[in-house]
Amino acid sequence: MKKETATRFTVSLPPTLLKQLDEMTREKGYDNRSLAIADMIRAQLVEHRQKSDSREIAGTITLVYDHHKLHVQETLTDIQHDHHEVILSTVHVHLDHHNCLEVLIVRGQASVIRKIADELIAAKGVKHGKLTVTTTGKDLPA
Ligand code: NI
Repeated sequence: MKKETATRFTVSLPPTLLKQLDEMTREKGYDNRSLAIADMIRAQLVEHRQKSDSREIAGTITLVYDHHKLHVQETLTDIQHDHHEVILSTVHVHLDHHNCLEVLIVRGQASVIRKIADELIAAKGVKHGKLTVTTTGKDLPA
């Protein structure tokens, strides 16, 4: 992608809000306010775009479940096979004697990804699940 030049624009903020922004910028280790604000805007864009059902998103679905619970593993595997085209990779870790942690890396239409995540998280035996959405990176400038 061609390197973009930065555009300056003016934002008016209450002084205490600006002070808190600068504190956060420093605490998070940004070199300057502009870099911190650019990251905040990107985060909001990713958040906003995932609401549009047709957009392509990337993300992870994290699941914790007890593999001793009847049929949980089969159910999760069946759902994953039904959607193999959007599940790019799966990592399974045995946390202890009972509990498994599974992370699925996904990429596809926002509505499809959300549906798969809901189905997996709602499966009987899943103790906790979470979909984390990020960008495919294609239409988000650095
Ligand atoms: Ni396991």
